[in-house]
Amino acid sequence: MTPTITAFARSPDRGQGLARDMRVRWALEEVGQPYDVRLVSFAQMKAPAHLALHPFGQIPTYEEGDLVLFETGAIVLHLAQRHAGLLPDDADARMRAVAWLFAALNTVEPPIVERSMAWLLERDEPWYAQRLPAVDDRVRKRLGELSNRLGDADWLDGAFSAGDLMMVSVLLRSKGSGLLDEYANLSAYVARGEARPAYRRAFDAQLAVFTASASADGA
Ligand code: GTB
Repeated sequence: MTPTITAFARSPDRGQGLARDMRVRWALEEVGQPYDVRLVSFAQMKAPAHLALHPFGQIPTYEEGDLVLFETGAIVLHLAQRHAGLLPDDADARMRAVAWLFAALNTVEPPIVERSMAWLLERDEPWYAQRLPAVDDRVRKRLGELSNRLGDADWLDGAFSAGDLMMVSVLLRSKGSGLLDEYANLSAYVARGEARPAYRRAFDAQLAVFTASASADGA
């Protein structure tokens, strides 16, 4: 059965792969699972039909027969458990990869999102410049710790896994701030993720949505 995911009809990031459908698309491409995409407007995301799929009125959602999922962590974990390629066979290694997936979402993503929300919502406030260094330092703390753990390895724990897919996806959001550049091994780690053919296919697919909507606007 071909699953269907939802994505922004007009992504605020202009198709630069920062909206969270990107990590689900990437996982689907890694495991070779074809998928359909239903594009939704902001108004549709808050309407009853979408709220029945996603209690918080967000994207992405994932529908596969009777199964409806929200939360990218759950969707990526589901795909990794259902298909080969994103989790090791060894039970302990498998759980370590799952731990990295949670670490990406629960430990590394929050300060990165706080930094990007501060820029998005508060940059015109008179106190923004005063607050920013503390926000940046919270990002640096996590990036520094992650950088120490990664060292000169290619991936976080052996072969590329769902944990790396999520960690790279999360780190990508800190690229624009310039903070990622302070950690050469993390920048190289993210670049390795972005160079994967599955990532490229997913990126091109979500960019095509933006390009199509932009040309429709111009028509
Ligand atoms: N924890 C949830 C998950 O991982 O699935 C978070 C889902 C989420 O935040 N979805 C966002 C959304 O639907 C889209 S991705 N927001 C609408 C709403 O909450 O009303 C977040 C996002 C949006 C835009 C950019 N950007 O422009 O750079 C980056 C990330």
